[in-house]
Amino acid sequence: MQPFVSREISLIEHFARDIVDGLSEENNKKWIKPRYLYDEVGSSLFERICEQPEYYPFRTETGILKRYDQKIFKFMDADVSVVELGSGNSAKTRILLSSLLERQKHVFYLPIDVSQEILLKTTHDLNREFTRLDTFGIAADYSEGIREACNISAKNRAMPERKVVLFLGSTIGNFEYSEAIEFLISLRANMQAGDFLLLGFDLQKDVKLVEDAYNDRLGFTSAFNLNLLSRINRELGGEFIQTNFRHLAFYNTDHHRIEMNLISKITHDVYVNRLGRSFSFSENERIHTENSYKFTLEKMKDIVEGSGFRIAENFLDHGNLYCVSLMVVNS
Ligand code: AVJ
Repeated sequence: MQPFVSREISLIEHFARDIVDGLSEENNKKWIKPRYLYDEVGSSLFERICEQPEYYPFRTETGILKRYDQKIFKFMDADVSVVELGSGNSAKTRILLSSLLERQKHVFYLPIDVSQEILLKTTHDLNREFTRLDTFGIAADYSEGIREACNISAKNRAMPERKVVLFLGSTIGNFEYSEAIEFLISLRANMQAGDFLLLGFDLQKDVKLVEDAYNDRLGFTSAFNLNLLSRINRELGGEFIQTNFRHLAFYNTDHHRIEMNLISKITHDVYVNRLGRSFSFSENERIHTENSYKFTLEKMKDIVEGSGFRIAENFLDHGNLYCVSLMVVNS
């Protein structure tokens, strides 16, 4: 079995189209999809963010997984394959994989991520690190990736029929509520009765604590956000000057979400060579780059139950900062 597959055809065309769409808007309506934050540079900056003391989600989720890994797998009475959406460097997943390898002779792991570079490296590292683990990386967006994962498991008779899908890191917080439901419904369509979903999400809490997490003192979040402009320069021949923009992240209490923006410090035009056009920015105009929703347990219950899942158990840290929910597919 080839340990890697890429379904990310003509990503550059998508990127070009999305940049034109998003940056042609006027009056503070400019936007760029958060998935574009994660190129090779962005993904490694995100890893640095996770090491910052202000960024509680990463270490809190890691703590929850370390504490409850056994308890999570106790719910599963047959061997499972592991599919992960947005796996990044799979740092937290190693905890789960080690724990699963204590229960199963062999584990198949299918990480799906939009960042090819990180995925290639992770696939390679994991296959060397663990002997009874088969990692098969899928470079694709989630819907394409999950279909591919199903194909692979249908073709490989050694793979257990049951799967556990991991969607960790509060990535679900990037979606609007309606998109989250749509997403979970389409995920559900690729799952069978007896399959599990392990979903990590961030909880509503003291505003200062949340805002600090997106404004770390050393500026890694700012660099992560500003890298979007450098990515446009690298991939589309843009002429953005990073220092003409600044990072702004704040908590929107009405919508229970962090909003990340890039603010133009001055009124100026920026030419993008491969698009053959320029974009205008006025002083203090924003480009909206990410939403990160914070949930209550009740809100998430509504979302998942509206999508054909049932919560088996919620696992929280002592401070109630973060939740990892184990869900089962409703039959
Ligand atoms: C990976 C989307 C969960 O929203 O906390 C971290 C991304 N952005 N700092 C988050 C992020 C700024 C992160 N997610």
